[in-house]
Amino acid sequence: MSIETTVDSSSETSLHHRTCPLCEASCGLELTVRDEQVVRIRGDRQNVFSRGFICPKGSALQRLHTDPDRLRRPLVRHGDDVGTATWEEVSWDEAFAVVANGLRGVIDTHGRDAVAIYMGNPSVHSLGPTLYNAPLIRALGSRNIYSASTVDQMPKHVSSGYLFGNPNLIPVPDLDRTDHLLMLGANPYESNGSLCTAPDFPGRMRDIRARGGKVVVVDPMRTKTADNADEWVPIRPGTDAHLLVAMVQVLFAENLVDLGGLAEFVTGEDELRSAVEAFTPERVAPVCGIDADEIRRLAREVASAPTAAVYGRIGTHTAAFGTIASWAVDVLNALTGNLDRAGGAMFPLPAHDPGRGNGKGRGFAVGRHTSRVRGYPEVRREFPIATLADEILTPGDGQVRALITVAGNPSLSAPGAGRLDDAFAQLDFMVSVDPYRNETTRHANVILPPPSALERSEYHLAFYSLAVRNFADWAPPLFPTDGPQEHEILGRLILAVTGADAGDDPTVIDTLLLDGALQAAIDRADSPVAGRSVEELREIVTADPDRSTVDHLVDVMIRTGHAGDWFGVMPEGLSLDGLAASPHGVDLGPLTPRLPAALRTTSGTVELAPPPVRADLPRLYASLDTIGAAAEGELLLIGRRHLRSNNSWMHNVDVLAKGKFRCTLLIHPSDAARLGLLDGGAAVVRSRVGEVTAAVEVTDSISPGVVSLPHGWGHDAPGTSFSIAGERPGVNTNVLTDPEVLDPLSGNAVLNAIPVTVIPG
Ligand SMILES: Nc1nc2c(c(=O)[nH]1)N[C@H]1C(S)=C(S)[C@@H](COP(=O)(O)OP(=O)(O)OC[C@H]3O[C@@H](n4cnc5c(=O)[nH]c(N)nc54)[C@H](O)[C@@H]3O)O[C@H]1N2
Ligand SMILES: Nc1nc2c(c(=O)[nH]1)N[C@H]1C(S)=C(S)[C@@H](COP(=O)(O)OP(=O)(O)OC[C@H]3O[C@@H](n4cnc5c(=O)[nH]c(N)nc54)[C@H](O)[C@@H]3O)O[C@H]1N2
Ligand code: SF4
Ligand SMILES: [Mo]
Repeated sequence: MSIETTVDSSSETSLHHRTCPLCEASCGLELTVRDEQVVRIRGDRQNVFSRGFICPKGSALQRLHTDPDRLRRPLVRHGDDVGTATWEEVSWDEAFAVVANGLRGVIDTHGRDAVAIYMGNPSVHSLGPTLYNAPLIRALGSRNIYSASTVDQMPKHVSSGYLFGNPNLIPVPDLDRTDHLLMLGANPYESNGSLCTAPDFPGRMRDIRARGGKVVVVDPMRTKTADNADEWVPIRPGTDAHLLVAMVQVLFAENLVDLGGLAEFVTGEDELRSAVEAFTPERVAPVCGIDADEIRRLAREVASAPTAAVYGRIGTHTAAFGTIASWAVDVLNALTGNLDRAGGAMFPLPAHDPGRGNGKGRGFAVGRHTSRVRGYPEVRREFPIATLADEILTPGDGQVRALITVAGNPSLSAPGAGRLDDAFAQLDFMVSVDPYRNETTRHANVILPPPSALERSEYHLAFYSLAVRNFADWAPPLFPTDGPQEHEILGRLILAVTGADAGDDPTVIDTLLLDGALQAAIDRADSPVAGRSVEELREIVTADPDRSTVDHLVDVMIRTGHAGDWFGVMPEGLSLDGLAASPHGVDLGPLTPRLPAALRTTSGTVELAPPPVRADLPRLYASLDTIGAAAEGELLLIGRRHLRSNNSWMHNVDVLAKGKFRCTLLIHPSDAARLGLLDGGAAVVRSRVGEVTAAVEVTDSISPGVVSLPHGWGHDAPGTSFSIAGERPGVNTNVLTDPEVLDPLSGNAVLNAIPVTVIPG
């Protein structure tokens, strides 16, 4: 344990170190504890990755822990109307009995597809759901799998799947070594970075400029990130794919393609050249709102910089051409020789990754089955969250009648949220694993609260695979919890959906998972522990009685990872004990080239021109005419984030919520004047699917013709229990986003470039 204890005159004070789980940046925190209270949280200056960086959310971790509105015990709802229902605190056993009964009832009568599951963003920020959601999905055996991935990064998984054969092999910009960063649709000064784990992203951006490099930001809004870049390139929302494909065209047209060391294992260059031929800068310029010469210059600069990284995020992904844009980002990196080289876009190799493979695999495909109502193909076994309301509201065989949510708030986060929220009210049964009774979970029959982030162990599993340095850090729970750990809650849900008795011992699930992981390690080709027994290895990883199964599973991954100790066979290697003895994290060095070994395409190459992406290019081309012809005076709605909030769920923390009201409609002075809107006044914003009345904020930081509302607001729904968030609820922008418009290749929602009309309210 990473505890240093000092005794002062009054009471005992101890220092603890752990990774902040709240966003992808994964900062190291230093917590001072006195009398079992956290009295201070600051950035851990000795942390080898974050070097003391922290944002206001990290220091508010304690406020989340002590928030009186945070649930500590399960709740059961009495009454059908969410506005008048009463909630009863019950024991865990009682709660699980209700859950088993409710889920079994639906499964027995209507079959497994009648139960849907939705997994939200924090499920990848906590070990319990990160490790137990997959077995829960397997046990449930339903096709109705949904997650926040389809309002977020699914286009990146799909483009990586096609390009590299592995949807989880995602290149990140090598921020610490690049000479040129071209960033689209990302605002790390507020978000702290995404699909790019980089504590102090702003500082790393400053360093690029300090060492003579250049940062260019493409965004319809002059964000804080754009303000701190060398250049801001305003773009019409929804047209990143057009811009990026035209840049690819320029590289070919001007003979700037230079694959460098990649040349030996890249295919599809000729097909790519002809597929993008028609996307000339002149053709896309009027649609993107960027001059043709400027587009050429952007492409030439990426090609001529000593090293360069192109990086796109939410604004680029949550768009109608999200997969094409995501693909084009990495095509640009590849064609300029920047993929998989220092200073370019590289593939991390976290401690828990075996880093094996011979560069070939089964490739990537979608559409093994399709959604019942709209026929959307499954992508990574998921359907688009945009279609969950259809599946609940459309009668027939396979209709969704029950729902499990884990760490999600789709009533605020999913497109067409108004209809989806109505649909939740019609379910026969719903159970939510969540620490709050919020806009979504108020519809649940049972809410099962997980422990707080200070009551669980921490290894930021999902995000070390996206980090700009190879890094590892683990910490045990800081405080004990009264209730079960989240993986134990999910274990009980697994028992419930498999039909086991509510009283059955959920540790059987733990044993199954751990033994399965150990057996896989023994069976691996060239395994250093071939021939050893599961029992023997299990004894090694379970030796510390204070560790739980999620720790054991992480331990197995690390021990059998590329730098692991193989249960002692390689005594210098890594294990959880080693991480526990390194409270400031373990630095495994800068990113190193991983191609071609990491590829999993059938050809064993980077497949630059995958047929599904090529087949979508005519749709992109056709949109040049439709976008160009868009109604005069039409406004396009985009989203934004703020440093002091986190999607929908941190508006109840007083220290974060205070200050200037942030759920405002940003509008350019010229549009405001034309429409008769006043700063501080109200505006009615209307889209094809919904309407909200929002507070107006006039600013020239947003492009004319564009308006912006943040998501995650609208905390005035009846039946929630937010005492602070409810004071200034804001409005739910996803009432306006259209669930019928998707990126067809990934099923991802379109959350930006929403056509709206705005009138004074
Ligand atoms: N218009 C628009 N909509 C968007 C976006 C946008 O840019 N614009 N962004 C999208 C993106 S990128 C995302 S990721 C989604 C997020 O969408 P969701 O994941 O659906 O929503 P969150 O607001 O992150 O809600 C997280 C929930 O998890 C709970 N929670 C917090 N910690 C834990 C925990 O440890 N365990 C459990 N079980 N629950 C926990 C919280 O109480 C909350 O209910 O929103 C999307 N929606
Ligand atoms: N403080 C805070 N941090 C967060 C979160 C949070 O809610 N609050 N959420 C976390 C999550 S779940 C995620 S996924 C990440 C997201 O991290 P980022 O991707 O950095 O997300 P945003 O800050 O929303 O930045 C998106 C930018 O895209 C711009 N944009 C909108 N439409 C377009 C377009 O069509 N083209 C281009 N080029 N730009 C466009 C917007 O103006 C905005 O500046 O942040 C994570 N970190
Ligand atoms: S930047 Fe993210 S990880 Fe770092 S302290 Fe803030 S919320 Fe936590
Ligand atoms: Mo996200």
